[in-house]
Parts: sequence; C-alpha cells; structure tokens
Amino acid sequence: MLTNLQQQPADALLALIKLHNDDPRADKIDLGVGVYRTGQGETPVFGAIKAAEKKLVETQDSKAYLGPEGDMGFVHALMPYIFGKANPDMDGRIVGMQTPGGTGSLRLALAMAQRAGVKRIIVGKPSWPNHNQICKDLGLEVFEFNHAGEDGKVDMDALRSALAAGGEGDAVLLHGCCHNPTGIDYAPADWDEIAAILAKSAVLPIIDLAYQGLGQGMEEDAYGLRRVLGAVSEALVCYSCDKNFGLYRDRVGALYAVAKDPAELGAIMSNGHALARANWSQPPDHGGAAVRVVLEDETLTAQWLDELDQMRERMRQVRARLAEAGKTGGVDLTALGSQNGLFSIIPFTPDQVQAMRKEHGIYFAGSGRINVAGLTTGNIEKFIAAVAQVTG
Ligand code: PLP
Ligand code: TYF
Repeated sequence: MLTNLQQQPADALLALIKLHNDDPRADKIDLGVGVYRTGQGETPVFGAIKAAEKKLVETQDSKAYLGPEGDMGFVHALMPYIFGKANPDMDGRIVGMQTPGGTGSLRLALAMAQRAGVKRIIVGKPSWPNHNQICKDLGLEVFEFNHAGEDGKVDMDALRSALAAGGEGDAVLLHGCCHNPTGIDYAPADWDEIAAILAKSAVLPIIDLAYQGLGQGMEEDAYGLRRVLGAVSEALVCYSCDKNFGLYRDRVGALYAVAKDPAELGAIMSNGHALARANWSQPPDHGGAAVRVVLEDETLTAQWLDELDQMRERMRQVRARLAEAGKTGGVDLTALGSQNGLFSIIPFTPDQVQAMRKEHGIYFAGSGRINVAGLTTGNIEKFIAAVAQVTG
C-alpha cells in the first residue's frame, strides 16, 4: 500500500537551511528562512519569554488537557493588541481559540470557510507558499491576482478586479502586514478602499497577521485588519505569535472569528473545535502559556514591547542602508527602504541566485526573496558588493 506514495518535493526554504549549514565558508550569509536575527546573527529567546517560562515552571501545577480551544487566557490577552484596546471583542462579535502556530490557524480558517460553503480562495501572487498548499490539500480552488506591479507598488487594480469578480462562495486571503515574500504592504488609504469594497461584497475576508509589530509598530500593523473588521459583518483572522514573540518552534497562534451577531459565535466556534479535534485535538500549551504570562504582567509586557521595538528598529536600519545603496549593479535597492517586515524580493535571475550562493556563499530563496534580518553591520557591505558584482 505505502509503495503507492510518490516522492514529494522538500520545502525549498527549509532545504536552504541545510545548504547554508553545509557551506564551510566562514563569511557565508543566510538570508533564507524567515526568522529574526540580531546584529550578531543570532535568534535568541526573548528576555520577556525567558522570564515568563521561569514563572511558568515555578507556578504551573498541572499539564492536564485544556480542550480543543487551548489556553483561553492566552487567546483573550492578545485581543486588545490585535483588535484595539477600545473594544477588543467588537461588542461581543469576536471569539477565538488557540492553534498550533499561524499555520494551524490558517488550516482551521480555510477548512471552516469551506464548511460554510466557500469554494474558492482569492489570493495575491506571490504569497507564502503554504497558503496555496493548504488550499490545495483541502481541495479549495485558488484564484490568484497580482499582488504588486513592476514598479514595486501594490497592484490595487488587480485586487479591485479580483474582488469585483468574486462573490458568494469566495473568500479573500490578505496579509495584514509585512507581506511575505515581497515586503510590499497596502498603505492606510489602500486599506480604507479595501474595507469599503469588502463592506459591499459577499466575499469573506480572511486576514493573516503573522508579523504584527515587525513592520511599522503594533498599532500601525493592525490598521488594515481593524479597518476591514470595522466595515464587514463577518471575517476570520489568523494570528501568529511565532515571530513577534520569537517562539517559532513552540507553535503559537490563534484563530478569531468575527460574526454578524454574537448569537452565531457558538455555532461558528463549535466548528473550529470539531476541526481542531480531528486535526490535532489540542494545541501545544507551553508557548501560548508563556505569552499569556507576559501579557498578564505589566513589566514583562513592557519588556516584550521593548524587545520587539529593537527588532523592528534594527530591520529598519538594514533597510535604510540597502535603500541608500540605491542602484547596485543591475538592480535598484531603493524600494527596500519603504518595504516592511523580514522579507523583500530582489529581481535576481535564477543564474544570479546560483552565483550568489556559489561565488559569495550568500543563501536566499530561488524567488530572490531575502530575509533582511540576516544582514548585519558586519556583512551588509559584502552583500551589497556581491549584488553589484553578480547583477552588474
Ligand atoms: N502566514 C505567513 C504569511 C507567514 O509567513 C507565516 C510564516 O511563518 C505564517 C503565516 C505562519 O507562521 P507559524 O505557523 O510559524 O506561526
Ligand atoms: O516564509 C518563511 O520563511 C517563514 C517560515 O514551510 C517558514 O514563513 C517557511 C517555510 C515553512 C514554514 C515556515
């Protein structure tokens, strides 16, 4: 039976980790998988998380099952940051549950939308490859629109036409901030327009917020999501704490549903719980509990926000240096200065991607996506010189 299984391709980004590890050169640079790195090239555990973990070890008195919804204290503690302190549950119209990372949340959101009758997902191209993979695995049709134009700006016309052609039975999957892989985000005025379009549309919004705080700031990065939720009657929000709390392998995320009427939330979430039971039963507890401990403690919350500010600030400095380099060989890095988050795309040809690896030991995705957090004051000049040499 099992001999029927065909070999599947490895995840290209995760395979890149190994390629980089196997390169013996001391000055190699890893701009591959999306993890934050400090100016020393490390991905440390947040100080606030370390402190929360200590507290957890000392105070946690049971690891008995919590249920498919996970740690609801964690789920509630995040809500003021995502939906705004003024009305974090939108007058009782929002309910959430814990999920194994943002990926688990996306899996549930898409499966839940499918149960509700959604057949087609409208998604920008390019997007995080897992968006398409999950849709494909669920048997959902994917309708792609162009995310950004040649000019490096969001292609609002493409989004407008995709939404105009959509209706009942469609959902649109939007990156809330720090677009992966392009770093090209909608401006506030674009979000205002998107919210107005969705207000009049039957297309269900699904918003993926995986990098809150890594773009312009916690509040700024939630602008689009809040505008859309303020305008529509229903939506799903997929949240990840894996980047903004540095919890990656602990798999920390949440799914929130926004309903027309609070009376509908019970039925909606019972589907989330049923899907969770059929997929993973319950989410892993540790990372979510650590986030809850941080958010329940003012001092730890301030420490976390400060650590997040430093990450964002460092990435802005890297982006500013790249923008300053401007025209470099055959490419122009100026736009990277105004893009957001961990990622940007440099239009390398496939041969140039290989040359960057072979000649310079600089590793990034075949699409030309770089993780800007892999650049430091110690290696950025080498990177710029390599780009100039390879593309010139
Ligand atoms: N959404 C986007 C756009 C991402 O880039 C990621 C990446 O890791 C995720 C969701 C999910 O993250 P995780 O499952 O690690 O929480
Ligand atoms: O795009 C990235 O690099 C992150 C991390 O299968 C990631 O989103 C990459 C691939 C993958 C899971 C996570």
